[in-house]
Amino acid sequence: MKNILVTGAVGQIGSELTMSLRERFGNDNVVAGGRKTKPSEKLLNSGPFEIVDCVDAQEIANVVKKHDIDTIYHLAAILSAVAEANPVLAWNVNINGLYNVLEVARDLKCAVFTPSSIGAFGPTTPLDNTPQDTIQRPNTMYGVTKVAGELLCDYYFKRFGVDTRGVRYPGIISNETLPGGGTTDYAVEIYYEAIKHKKYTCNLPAGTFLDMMYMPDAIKAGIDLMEADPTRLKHRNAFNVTAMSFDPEIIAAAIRKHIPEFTIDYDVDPVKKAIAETWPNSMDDSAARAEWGWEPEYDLETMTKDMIEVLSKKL
Ligand code: VAH
Repeated sequence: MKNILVTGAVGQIGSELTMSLRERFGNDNVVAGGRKTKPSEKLLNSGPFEIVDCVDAQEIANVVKKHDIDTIYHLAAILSAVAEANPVLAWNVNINGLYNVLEVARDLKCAVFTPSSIGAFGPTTPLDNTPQDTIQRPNTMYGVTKVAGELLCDYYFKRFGVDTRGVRYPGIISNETLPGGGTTDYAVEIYYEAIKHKKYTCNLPAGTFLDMMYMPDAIKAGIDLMEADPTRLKHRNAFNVTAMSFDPEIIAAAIRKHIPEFTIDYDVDPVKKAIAETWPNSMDDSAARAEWGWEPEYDLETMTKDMIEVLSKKL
């Protein structure tokens, strides 16, 4: 029987991942770990919740022992734009937090899922059809923590036998919890603004192509990887996974098929623009497809249809 801890369970991915894991493995078998942000009623009422600050190793160990955890989905992190504004905080949370999780996992025999990101690539990486194994010299603190995190997770697998696995997530689009301070956040905000105001001022310039994925596929990727046959895995930290690539003009055109009067204009954020320019336009995810059967279900059209249907009711 699996006993799972999700750190960052109140965040954009963690909040929906926790609910999916509870559906699959049982409510009482999935502990939601959060720090300060108030969890939703849905999260609180559907299973155990614990205050877990990943920079406090003892707090993690206490929760792992209390609930006899055997698998940790470690989602707690500072995202790219916030990390550029607070690089020291980002290093502390993204690296010291990860180190604490890995040490607890080594000591108490837990498997660990840690997401990396397209942010783990940099300006010298081939940006089109970015290979699984290629140059990784990001020039953002977020990217530095993601590359270091990948290497640390692989080290804990090879040196200590900790079952560490991860994916390089693209921008994730969801209709439950808003993202917190990422460069790709525009691709979520645009749907909310399209429905509320039929217009959106985008902070990334037209022509900025980035890999993206709908939340149901992001959750499927994490769980499928953790459930995959380990003997098939040639890679571990971390797999390129993607579902689509678009720029602001393309997603605006997809929205216009549902809201014809929707318009987009631009007020570019120079920090986010500089970050996005160093990230892939599109990744090659053939290794994930070959080693554990990765296959996204949603493309831009089907995601847009679902986002507008769900948000129209919600808003
Ligand atoms: C960010 N949404 O923008 C996150 C993600 C691929 C980007 O890591 O920082």
